[in-house]
Amino acid sequence: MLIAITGTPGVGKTTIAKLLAEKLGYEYVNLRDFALEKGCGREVDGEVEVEIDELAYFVEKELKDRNVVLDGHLSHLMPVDLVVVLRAHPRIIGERLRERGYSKEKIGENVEAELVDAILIEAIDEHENVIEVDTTNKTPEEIVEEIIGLIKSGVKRRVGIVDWSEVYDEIIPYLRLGGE
Ligand code: DAT
Repeated sequence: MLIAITGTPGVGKTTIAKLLAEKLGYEYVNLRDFALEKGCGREVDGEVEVEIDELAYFVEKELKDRNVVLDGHLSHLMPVDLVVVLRAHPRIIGERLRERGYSKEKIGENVEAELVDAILIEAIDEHENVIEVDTTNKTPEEIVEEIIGLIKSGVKRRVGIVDWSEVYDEIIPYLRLGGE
């Protein structure tokens, strides 16, 4: 089975994907590295620009029939069997990206993306098998146990479990509100 772990930058994809792969005995593949290896990603200003269709072709050809956990914020756009969308309180995204040294602009962009379910919406647009997991206040072990529990009990779709509009007031400092 090919499982995508996606979500807003900083949500915990790499941490969770590596642990999930270890617990399931699957291979771990980082989509960004895979794209560069296959020549369908180009480094532009420190970021990798990816040819989505070309990358999907290589994923289909090389990973589809293997047991792989695919880590990346574009992994839900690939031909996978199951998409796991990790979610976290947008304040956590803001704090983690600040620690990573992201610009205020980039932090705002990602906090807003988490707030409005941007990746979840893209994922359900592309796939039927989408599982959303709220990572807020959970350890990586707890999150991985939750994912494995859902897979083992045959759950293929679980979406609509968080609503960050309820915490909007707490994240205003991170947002790129107009008028500047
Ligand atoms: P991503 O790959 O989505 O950008 P990451 O796995 O690099 O995210 O995690 C970002 C940071 O957050 C990193 O320092 C590890 C930490 N982290 C991830 N999941 C966590 C969790 N459930 N609890 C506490 N810290 C976590």
